[in-house]
Amino acid sequence: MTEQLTLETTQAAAQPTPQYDVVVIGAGVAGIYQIKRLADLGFRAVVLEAADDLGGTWYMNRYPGARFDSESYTYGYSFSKEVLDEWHWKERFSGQPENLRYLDFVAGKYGLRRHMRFNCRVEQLRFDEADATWTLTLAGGEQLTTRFVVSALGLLSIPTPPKIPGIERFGGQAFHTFHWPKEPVPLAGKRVGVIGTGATGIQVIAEIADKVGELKVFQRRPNWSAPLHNGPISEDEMAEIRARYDEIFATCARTPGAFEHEPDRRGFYNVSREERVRLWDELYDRPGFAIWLRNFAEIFMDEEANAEFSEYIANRIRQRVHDPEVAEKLIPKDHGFGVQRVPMETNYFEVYNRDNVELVDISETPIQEITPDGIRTTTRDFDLDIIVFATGFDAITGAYDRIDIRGVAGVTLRDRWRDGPKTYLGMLVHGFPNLVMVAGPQSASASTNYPRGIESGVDWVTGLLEYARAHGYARLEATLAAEADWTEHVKQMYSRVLMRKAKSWFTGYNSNVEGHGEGTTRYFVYNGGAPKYVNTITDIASRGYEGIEFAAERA
Ligand code: NA7
Repeated sequence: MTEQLTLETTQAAAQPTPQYDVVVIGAGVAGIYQIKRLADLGFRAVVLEAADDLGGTWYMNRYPGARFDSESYTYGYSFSKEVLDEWHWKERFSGQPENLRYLDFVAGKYGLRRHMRFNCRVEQLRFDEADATWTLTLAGGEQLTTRFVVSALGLLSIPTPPKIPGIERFGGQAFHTFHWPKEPVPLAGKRVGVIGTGATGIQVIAEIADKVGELKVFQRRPNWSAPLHNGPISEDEMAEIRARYDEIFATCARTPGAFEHEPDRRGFYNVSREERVRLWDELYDRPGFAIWLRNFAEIFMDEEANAEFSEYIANRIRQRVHDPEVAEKLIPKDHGFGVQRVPMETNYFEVYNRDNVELVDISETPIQEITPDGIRTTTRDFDLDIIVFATGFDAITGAYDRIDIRGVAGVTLRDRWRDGPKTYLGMLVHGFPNLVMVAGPQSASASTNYPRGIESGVDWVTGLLEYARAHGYARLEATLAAEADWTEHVKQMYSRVLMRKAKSWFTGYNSNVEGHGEGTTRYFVYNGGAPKYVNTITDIASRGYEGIEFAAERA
């Protein structure tokens, strides 16, 4: 104790005290919970948020049809009994306006806004080795100093509109789904084009098809998709869910995806074809990701098993789409079911039976340019009033790349990660001391039910910061060896799953981002499942944070 006090006194005399113990970047689902934990523990902490309000993903994505694919009651925070008791999820898969109200409710309940600053875009982070302090520079030039930085930047917070010639000349309204305007966009009678058929495109297309005049869907590659089966949650059902919360979260904690869905482990080849089809018929009618995550585990790893199930889903699509040629275009041919993120849909395939909807296959007739009047493909001009880009995100590392992050010796994170991220536990990076990521690349948060993952991440990070405080440590850094081991482990996990071959944001594919095209696989997410991940990080913490070097004094 005496020794620690002496050390702290010496440090105080020698080094300027940073303004904050912790700066959290991002006021989304992760940042909100992180600041709650830090404020409760008396850290001098602030959240900096680039947008003009909290909510992250649920603040930005206001497009029609934006909703959870996770059961609402498994998506909400589990940390507060009061919140669990008081909040009534109105729908099984809640929509964006309600989700934003929920986050606002949580922040309001615990007075978290007073720890948040909005309209604060962080442009640079610079580590000062002499003080073991980060200096942050905001757009506008303001600078802040802090001992630790916790990044809660979001996995999908950098939208990527396509690079199409003429895009700026379009005479109508054009926006990425992430920037769908706050004010209502009149759709009645309008000619609307949607580019992109991922999880977002599928939601927006299904929602607006009967509200617009004409809808043209520009599809490059189709996606496997299955019914969401959304529905209201009555007062009685909500009471039953509240009574089950402990059980629900316990189930989430032991399943790979951190959902209530557990894989079928009978063995694909141990049961007859009839039994397999019986399971699939049942899963197709079940809500949410059941069709993906309650399926035989072999679907994810075995080409043959995957192909048989994919054909089952293909037949479902054929049954739902009247025009056989259109149906075939909606069936993916280059990848099997579930090797990319599975979009969940509500009457999506039926949209193509409507007279006002046309599927434009831009793999056959690519878009050449955007004209003042609409979209020109190699064979036709489509006159449009509105163009919606549902073209995805510079996922996982995009938000890090947008900040000039300079660690030890001025090395930039962007350079360090040029060929893909390297991390320790998805939370720390060698050469970037005192920077901790709550849902970073190679963590389990990205590949599991997000709030379940971030609660584990935030709790672990908070424990680490408490540990440093308790021991008087001013500096912590992952070792190069620990980082190399973890990154190799993450890579190994990819080798087990078919997902490694897919052109999806799970492997860093995005044709709109330079260097992220075909054949540039990045090991972005942890594929070992939530329980294995949580066990690993808990174990490491219990062993005094193995793989992390701590220092009390200047280096
Ligand atoms: P995704 O899943 O990355 O989907 C993007 C879609 O946009 C996909 O169909 C792409 O086709 C298409 N796309 C992207 N760029 C272009 C260009 N330049 N031209 C034509 N089509 C293009 O993003 P989402 O927003 O749907 O989903 C992201 C996550 O949000 C989702 O997983 C959920 O977790 C929530 P491609 O397949 O690349 O041929």
